[in-house]
Amino acid sequence: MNLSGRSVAKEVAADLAVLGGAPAFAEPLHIGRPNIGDRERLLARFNDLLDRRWLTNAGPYVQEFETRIAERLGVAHCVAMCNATIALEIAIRALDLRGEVIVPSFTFVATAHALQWQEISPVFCDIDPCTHLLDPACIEELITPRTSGIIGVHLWGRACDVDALAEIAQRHGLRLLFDAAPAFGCSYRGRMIGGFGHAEVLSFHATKFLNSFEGGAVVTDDHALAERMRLMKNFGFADYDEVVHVGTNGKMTEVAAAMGLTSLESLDEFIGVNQRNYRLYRQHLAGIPGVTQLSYDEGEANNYQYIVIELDEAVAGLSRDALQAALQAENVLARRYFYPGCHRMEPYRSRFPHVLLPATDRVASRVLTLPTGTAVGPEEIATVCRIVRLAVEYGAQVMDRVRDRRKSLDAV
Ligand code: T4K
Repeated sequence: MNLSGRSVAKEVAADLAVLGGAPAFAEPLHIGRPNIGDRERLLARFNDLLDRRWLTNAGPYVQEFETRIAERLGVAHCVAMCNATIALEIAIRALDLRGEVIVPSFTFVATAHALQWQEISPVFCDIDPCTHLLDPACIEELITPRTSGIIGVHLWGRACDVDALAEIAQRHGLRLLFDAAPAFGCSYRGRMIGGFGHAEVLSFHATKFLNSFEGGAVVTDDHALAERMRLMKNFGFADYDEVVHVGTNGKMTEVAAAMGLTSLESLDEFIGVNQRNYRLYRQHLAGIPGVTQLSYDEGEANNYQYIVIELDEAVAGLSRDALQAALQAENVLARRYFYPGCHRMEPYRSRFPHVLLPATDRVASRVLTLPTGTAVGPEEIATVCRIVRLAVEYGAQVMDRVRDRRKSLDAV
C-alpha cells in the first residue's frame, strides 16, 4: 500500500498509464512536499508569539533562529530574511556588485533575476556537465573591465569548486558570493557550506528540506557586511527616526522563524529520510539503461534534498520529456529543474541571443528530479522506479504515444 492509499501493479507495458493503464497514484506525488516537523512544538511557538504580540521586526524567534543557524554552520553572522531572492538582492547590493556578474545559467532563475532586478548584467557561464556546477575553466574568458563578481551556485546541495572560484576571484579582484539556497546542511572539504566566499545565501522556502514557509538568510564572517545587510533589510533604520542607508523590507516574520526553529529540531530526521530515499532510489534505478542518478559525496555532509536523474536518450531509447510525460500520467509530478536554463528565459534570451552554453543545454535536456522528502515512503519509491524501468523498457511505444498525444493537442 502506498501513502496515497492504494497500490497499482506495474508489470507489463499495458500497465503504464501513458499506454492506457490505471495511474499508479490516486493523488499527485509531488517532488517536494514540505517537511513539517513536530506539530505540537510548532503550535506552542505560534501560541507564544501570539501571546507576546511580537510578530515581526527582529523578534525573539528570529534572533534565536539566526543564532542557531550561525552556530550550526560555524559562521559569525546569520542575517535572516523573508526569502532567498531578497537575501540575494541584498547581499549583491551590500557587496557593491555592479556592471557584470558571472553566474551559471543552470540554476533557479532567482539567481539571475536578483542581479537583473538591480540593472546588473548576469553573464552566463557554462557548467561542468559531470557536476552541473559552474565550470571554473570557463570563467576567465568572461571577465571584462565591467565584471565585479562571481556568484557560484551550490546546485542540488553539491558544493561548487570553491577553491578554484576563490582563486580566480582573488586574482581578478572580484567579489565572490554563493547562492547556497539548496545547500543548507552540506559541506565542502569537511567545512559546512555557509562560510565560503564573502557571503552565502540560504533558502528556507517550503520546498527546501528545512523550511520556514518562506524564508532565507545571508551568512557571512564579515562583520561590516552583516551590519550593512541588517540595515538594508530594515529600510536602512539604525534607530527610531534614524535612516542611514537605502533599504528595503527583507525581514523574516516571527511565524516563519517559529517554523524554522521547529524544522531545525527535526533536521537530522529529515536528512535521515532523504538519505534513505536516496539509497532506495539508487537500488531501484540500478541497471536501467540510459538512466544515471546523480550521486552525493558520502565523505561530505549532504542534505540529500534532490533526487536527480539524467536520461541519455540514445541509450534509453526514450527522451527525458517522454519519461516525464509517462510519470505525469501516473500522477508522479517529476520536474525538469532547471530547464531550459536562464539564458533561454526572458529577459535574458532576448538580451543575450548569442550566448553559447553547450554543457548547460545538454544537461538541461537530460535532467529530471523525482519525488522525495518525508511525504514519500519506500513503497512509493519502488513504484516510481518501476515506472521508470518499464517506460525505458517500452521506450519506443511510450515515445509514439507521447508524440501522438502532442499532435492531437496541437490539432485542438
Ligand atoms: N536560488 C536557487 C538555486 C534556488 O533553488 C531558489 C529557490 C532560490 C535561489 C530562491 O529561493 P526563494 O526566494 O524561493 O527562497 C520551487 C521553489 O519555489 C523555489 O524556492 C526553489 N528554489 C525552486 C527550486 O523550487 P517551483 O516553481 O518549482 O515551486 P512549485 O510551486 O512548483 O512547488 C514545487 C513542488 O512542491 C510542487 O510539486 C508542489 C509542491 N509544494 C509546493 C509548495 C509551495 C507543496 O507540496 N507544498 C507547498 O507548500 O519553485
